[in-house]
Order: sequence, then structure tokens, then C-alpha cells
Amino acid sequence: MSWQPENLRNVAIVGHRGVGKTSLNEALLHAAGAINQLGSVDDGTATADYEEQERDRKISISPALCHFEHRDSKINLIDCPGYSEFYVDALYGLWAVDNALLTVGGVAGVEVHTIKMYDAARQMGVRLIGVVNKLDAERADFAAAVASMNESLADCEAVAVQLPIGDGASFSGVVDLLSGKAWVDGKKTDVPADLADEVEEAREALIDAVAATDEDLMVQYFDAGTLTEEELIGGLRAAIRTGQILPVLATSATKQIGVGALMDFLVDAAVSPADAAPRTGYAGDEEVEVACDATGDPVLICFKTLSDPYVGRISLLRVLRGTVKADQDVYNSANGERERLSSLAVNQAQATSGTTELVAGDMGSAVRLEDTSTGDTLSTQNSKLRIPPPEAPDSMYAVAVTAATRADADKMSDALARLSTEDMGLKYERNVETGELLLKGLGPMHLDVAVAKLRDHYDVDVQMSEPRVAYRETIRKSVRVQGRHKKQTGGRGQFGDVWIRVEPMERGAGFEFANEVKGGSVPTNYIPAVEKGVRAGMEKGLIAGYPVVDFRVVLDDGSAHPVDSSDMAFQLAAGIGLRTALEQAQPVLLEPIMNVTVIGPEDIMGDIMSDLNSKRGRILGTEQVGTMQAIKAQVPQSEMMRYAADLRSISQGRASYEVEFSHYEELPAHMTEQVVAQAKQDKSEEE
Ligand SMILES: Nc1nc2c(ncn2[C@@H]2O[C@H](COP(=O)(O)OP(=O)(O)O)[C@@H](O)[C@H]2O)c(=O)[nH]1
Ligand SMILES: [Mg+2]
Repeated sequence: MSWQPENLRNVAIVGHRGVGKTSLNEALLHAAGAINQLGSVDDGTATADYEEQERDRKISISPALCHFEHRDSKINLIDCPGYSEFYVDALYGLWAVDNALLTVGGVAGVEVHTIKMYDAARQMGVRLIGVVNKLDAERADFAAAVASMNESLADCEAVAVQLPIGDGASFSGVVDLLSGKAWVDGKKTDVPADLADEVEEAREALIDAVAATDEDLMVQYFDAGTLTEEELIGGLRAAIRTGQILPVLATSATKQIGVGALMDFLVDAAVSPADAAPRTGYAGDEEVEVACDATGDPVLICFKTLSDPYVGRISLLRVLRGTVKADQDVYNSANGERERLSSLAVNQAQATSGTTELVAGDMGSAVRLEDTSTGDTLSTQNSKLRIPPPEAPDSMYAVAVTAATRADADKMSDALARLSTEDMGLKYERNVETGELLLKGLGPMHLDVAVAKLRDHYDVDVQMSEPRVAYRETIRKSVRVQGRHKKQTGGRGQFGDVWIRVEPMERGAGFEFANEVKGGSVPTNYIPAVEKGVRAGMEKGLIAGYPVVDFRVVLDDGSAHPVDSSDMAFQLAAGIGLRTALEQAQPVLLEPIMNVTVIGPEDIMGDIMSDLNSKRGRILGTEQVGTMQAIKAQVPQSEMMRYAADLRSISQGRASYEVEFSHYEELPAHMTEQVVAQAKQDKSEEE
């Protein structure tokens, strides 16, 4: 059956980890009869946490698409991960929907990731509905959780649309302030007498808040002294659509309390795709408004690609416009490829059921779209539309990866390429300086999971190690030395002889080679060979095998043999000369220094600074950035390798940072030994 846009609701469940999003998804599916068994995260049986890594770790990693039917509507749910390391996937989940259930715990209230998801949803125009879950837990406090939303979320008007009946272990149901009815054991009943006053007060507050969002309603409220249930719901629906009010509901997912009322609320008050603001798309450079129109030219977005060991590639899709049929050809504007929507289906997380079509506003999946990545838009040859995907934060946390065996090495780069089209937070690149293959993500767990997926889905075993720092070497003193290569072994001998000066240059100057030979003591035709020999030696370094920089080599004298001299002999002589010179010229190691900008709330600036100091950082200054503070500093790269994890624990995820290369500086003498030892070890491992 095809659903019309007015009867659809697309809802992402977002929030901090562990607040019960996946459990709430489960409770909704079960209450609506979309699944037979109520699974649980703790047993590894929750519908939305079906991937091996999710079951093992008992956390959500990838957005899962589910759906249920309630009254005359179909509700599509995306259960988004709550760990900040999987933030990018949660962002792409938000991209696909019109509404988000911003879920908080009844004890904790707003937490760090709640704020992040709230800000992202607002920025993307996704409409928010608040849920306070875990109200059955000891010390859970609905009113305090609502207050924490008003306090910690920017421009937030959080208003309770329900009141819990009982708290902690005695939490047994909710009062719906819109209808003035109670829900206990999944059934509508009258409000318990002892709650009457409290309900009256809360209902007044709700009416006040809703009336304040609209002038006509305000007039109506003044005239009649109250609002009817219809006016109230209508006003609230409009206020949700404009983002003026964040309505808050009360639930216990695991005890299945408040779930029926939540289902009703989604049907009555959430924004349908037909009501949602049109998306902005691009046909080339031209801006195009994409409204939800079932008869228009099809436009779909792919908000997640997954690799299933059995099925292959699965693309989770949202239809923004038009009606797509199974096996229809579509056009991928990211690469100009034609794709066929094979095995078009609707999803209950891992389980799929085939469908012949998907109408504008609906969500589903297709398989084996080999040229389609997360974030791509599928449209038609005709429109060639692109809907810009969300902007993801930089992937700052890196590990070096090496294939475990030769067979793995053959498959590794292909597997990495595929994996990085599934998860837009995952990047990989060859570091030209160190030659290492770097896998980059948002944190250690993110990369652990990526490596596990390489193994489980792509049959590629890789090992992770700390990335190397691209040290350099240089000299502090000028010297002049002779480099001589002479060999006489029967027949024709080898002879090359040079005198070179090496001189330090300023930091960042690189390398220069100059020829000041007078009177042809080194014949002109051998000069290029001398330079080649010098450059080869320069690449090899002296102290720890890193390239030598910021110095000049001047060839000023030498001698040649009419028969035994050759390019090779002069190259070797130059190499010997350079080595001798470097040894005498007080060689030192240089380390890369990074420009670091850390942005976070003022109250943790002190902790961030003292941590940067302990990392040999130099604080350059601070400035105000909106409500946050920014610290600028210069920090050696070797100290920044684990900064993503360090900063997260210092700030509980409330701070972010950027890093870029600035310049090289001398490594403190007492640290040289360690770098040399490491270089020796790396070398012996390579051999
Ligand atoms: N007491 C109680 N525990 C809950 C509730 N909802 C979820 N949990 C538990 O909280 C933990 C995290 O739940 P989960 O659904 O994975 O949270 P998510 O990370 O937000 O998806 C699990 O151990 C759940 O059993 C609830 O309403 N009440
Ligand atoms: Mg979860």
C-alpha cells in the first residue's frame, strides 16, 4: 500500500547515549503491533540494534530505519546513535526526517549530546518534540528535566504537554494535558483526583504558551478565557512547525508507559512531509525548491549505505518528491551514474518487505546501488538535482592501518573506499610524509568499529597503530668537508672527489644546492651527479632517518680522473661528503608544530589551557565566539595524536577543535633519544 504525504510522519529519535532511544523505538513498534516480540537492548534483541557490533557492544552505531502504523498514519522512525563518535551518522539521520524526538533521561535531563543534536536539528529545520524517558527510575524528575531543556537549550520554549502519574517505581501512566485525559496501562481513563490541581496548573501553562505563539489564538484566549482542545492542538501543531514550542512528553520505554500517548501525539501534532518546508536543491548552480509532491519528477536522498554480508550494499532512502517504482532507473547527481532501484522495500531495521512503489515523503531502501554513497541525491536525467548533505565535522582522530597479510593488502584499499562511502565521518588517506595509510574518524571507538566492519563485512584484517610524526632533521653549524670515493679493482677504477660546504638556512627555507667550482676542478658534466648524490643523502637523513631541511650545500672544489671518474663515482663521493658534513654540523631533529583552535564553554577554558600547557603547547590568545570561547595555541604534533579523546574527557564532549600544520621547530634535546629509538625500531620491523 502506498501512503500519501499527509498520512506520513518521519521521525528521528535523537539524544545522548543511554537515555533509551533504541528502547523507545522498540516500545513504539511493539505497541503498534509492528513487531511481535518486545526485544531489549540488554539482551541484544532490540530491533534497531541489529548489527553485530551493536549487539556486542549494546549500543547503537548506525541509524536504523523502522516504521509502524497508527490510526490512519504511517510513522517512519530512524533510531540514531547517541555516542558523539557516531555523530555524523546521527546528522544524516536528521537530514532524512521532518521531526526529531529529542530524548533525555528522567534523572539526567539535558546532557552534552542532547545539546548537539538539538542545535543540529534546529539548524537543519527539523522540528523537535521532547521526550523525558526512564521516568520509572529512582530519582527521575519530569519537571526538572523539562526545566533543564529551557535552561540548557538555546532559544528553547520547552512546555510539558503531559504530566507523569506517580514517579520512580510508582510511575504508572501519563495525563494528556491537551485532552485532559489520563493514560494508565495503555488505556484512557480519568485524571486521578489527587493530581487535579497540578494538572489544572500545567494545562494553564500550556495554553498560555500556545496562545502566545499566535495573535489570533491570543485574541481567542482573551475573549473565551480558555482554548478548546481543537484550538490547542491546532495551535500547538503550528508552533511545532515554526519551532516556537518544544512540547515535552513523559515515558518509560522499558515499562511501556506513555507509549500509546506518544503514538497519538506523533499522529496529531508532528509535521507531515506535506506540511514540511520544501528542501533547497541544486540543478548545477541553479537553486531549485523541492516540495513534497507525489506527482513530481522523483528526487530521493540516500541517508545511509550499509554493507550486509549476505545482501550486499543497502541504501536507505527518503523520497522527497515524486513516486518511485521498483526497478525504476534513477540518476545519481554526485557522479552522473544511472542506478536501478532494485529490491525496493520498506524496512523494519534489518528486516525488509518488498514494495512496488514509494511515494513522496516515504522512506525505504534499495539494494546494490553500487555507485551511490551516503549523502547522494538520486533524481532523473531530466532534473539532475542535488540536495546538499549536512556538513559533518572534520575527522580528526587518526590511526595508521596496515594489512595483516598480503591477501588483506590486496583487498584493503577497495574495502576502505567502500566503507568510507557508508560512513561520512570516516576518511582515509596516504600520508605522503610518512608513507602510512591513515584511517581517520571521530574517536577511538569509531575507528575500532570501522576496523571490525572491515573484518566482518569485507573480510579484510588490518592492524592499527599510532601514526608516525613527520620529523625533520637540520644542522646548526657550517662546515666544509671532503667527500672522496676511490676504488681500484683490476680493470677500470672508480674515482670521484668533492669539497662541499654545508650551511644552515632559516626555518622553512628548504634546501639549496650551489655550484662554486672554479677552474673546472670538478668537470661541469659531473655537477648534476654531485647534486643527485647530495639529495639522496639528504632524504635519508642522519640522526633518525628523516629528511634534512633548511640548509644549503655548496660544491666549491674537487678533482676528477680522466678515465676512472663517472656519474656514479661522483654521486657516491657527494653522498660520503654530505654524511661527513652532517655529522660535524651539529645535526638536530625538527618536529612539526600545529596551529590548534579549541572552542568550548567558558567554564572549562582553564582545564583546556592547562592540558595544552602540559602538552608543550604555547597559548597565543583567546577570543569570544558566540556564546563560546576560542583558544588559539601552537602545540607539537606528537602531543596532539590523542587529542580527540583527551578533549572529550576534559570537556565531556562540549568542546571541539581544529588543527593545521604551522611550522617546524627544534625538538627539545631530551626527547631526541626517544625518537631515534623509535625510528630504529620501525626500521628493523620493516626489514
Ligand atoms: N529503567 C529504565 N531503563 C531504560 C528505559 N529505557 C531504556 N532503559 C535502559 O537504558 C539502557 C540504554 O537503553 P538504550 O535504548 O540502548 O538507550 P540509547 O542509547 O538511547 O538507545 C538499557 O540498559 C535499557 O534497558 C526506561 O524507560 N527505564
Ligand atoms: Mg540506541
